[in-house]
Amino acid sequence: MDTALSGPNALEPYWMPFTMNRRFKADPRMVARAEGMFYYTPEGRQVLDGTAGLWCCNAGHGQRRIVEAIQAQAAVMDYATSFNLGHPLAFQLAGRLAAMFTGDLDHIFFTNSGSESVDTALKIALAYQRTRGKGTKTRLIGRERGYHGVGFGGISVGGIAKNRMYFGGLLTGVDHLPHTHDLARNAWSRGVPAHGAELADALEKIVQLHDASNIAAVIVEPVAGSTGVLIPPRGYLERLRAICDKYDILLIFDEVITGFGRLGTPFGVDYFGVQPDIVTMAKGLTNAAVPMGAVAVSKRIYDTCMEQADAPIELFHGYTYSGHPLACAAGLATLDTYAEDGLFERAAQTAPLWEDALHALKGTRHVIDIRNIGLIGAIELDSRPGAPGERAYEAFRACFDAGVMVRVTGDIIALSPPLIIEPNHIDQLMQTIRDVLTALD
Ligand code: PXG
Repeated sequence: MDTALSGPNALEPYWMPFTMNRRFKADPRMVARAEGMFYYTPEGRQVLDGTAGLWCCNAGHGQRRIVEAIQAQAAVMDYATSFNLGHPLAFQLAGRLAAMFTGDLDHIFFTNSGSESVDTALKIALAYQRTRGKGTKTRLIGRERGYHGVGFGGISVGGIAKNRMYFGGLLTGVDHLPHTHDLARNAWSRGVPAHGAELADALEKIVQLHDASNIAAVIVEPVAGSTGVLIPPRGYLERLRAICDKYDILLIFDEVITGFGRLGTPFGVDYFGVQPDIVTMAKGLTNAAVPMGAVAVSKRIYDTCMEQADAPIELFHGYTYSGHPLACAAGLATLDTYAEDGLFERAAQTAPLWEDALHALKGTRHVIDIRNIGLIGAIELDSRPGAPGERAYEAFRACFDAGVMVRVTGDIIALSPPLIIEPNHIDQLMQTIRDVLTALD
């Protein structure tokens, strides 16, 4: 591979995101094609996708309906602004999405990524509080080990030190709930862990400190994905909802990962039966074929902004590419694919087999915990003394070389396969991980 600064295959000009650039460019890994459950390297080697890209290609790669919808739309209308102008696909997609939600989450704002969805949701929360005459309600509450993308809003409410420490003062007026990861009490849990609902009561303490009249919203991932699959303890989300209700605080679910069948239900909202006021989405919305995010808001929020806004434009917010025609075409075709192929139901049917296969890795070298929910799994490894993350990174490298793509975060292997995964793929994935860990120091 050409690592010089120039030439068509030079690696240097590209500053890669969330990557050890120097390490990668010294020893690159490439993929050039994807179909179904597999990536293919430029040399044609098959790599099983254990991560649905990055938690996003839920229907598998290269789905014909989605490919053809994008191709057709590109030829019909490449782009139209959504500012004071409409095109039919954006309204159709908003309607289809709204219809997927239970309760009154029935208005949709379009963005281009999860990060933008999060910043949009936080801004809607603030605008709503102000519009209804509660302008002092400005504080935003996130959670330790939360990941809400990389915008300044998202890293402020997020709870990952490295995503925050290099970037100055961040948003003011932010507090964090404690995370819910508790290996001492919950290790080896299958599905929702038993212990820790009381951790939601930390919200009561924050209310006591600042007073509810100053708090706008709480944002959490129903299942924290990025920091290693932290599954909410039984009763935790219900308790958070109850405390938010008690103090008139909005509850935002960041469903960028949990949306679109990952848990075997349309959304985490459905899996947990807890109704938030705002939901953020991205990733599986278009099967990642075209970047797109969205925010669902309750009728109460939307109606308040429409009826009481003190300016002709009710929300001063939007993106050049909000409701991009190609993304809308991809989104509609993706929702068709999920429905016609029954992929959410299929995920729910595969989940017990997935759980058993994952937990059968108990006893494998270095493994200190295994946890699962829907088609998500995590294998937590004992960290190498003085070198946190190194063991998992080496496992990731070795798995790739052995034909399997996994995702690692810290010393946790996180798995989130396309919902079309079949038993033989699950076997290949688990066997490869077992072999790799057994051979690893
Ligand atoms: N919220 C959540 C819950 C996410 O998981 C984002 C927001 C941001 O989405 P965008 O589209 O702006 O990247 C995410 C993204 C990982 C990993 O290793 C996960 C994400 C991003 C990068 C790495 O698990 N999720």
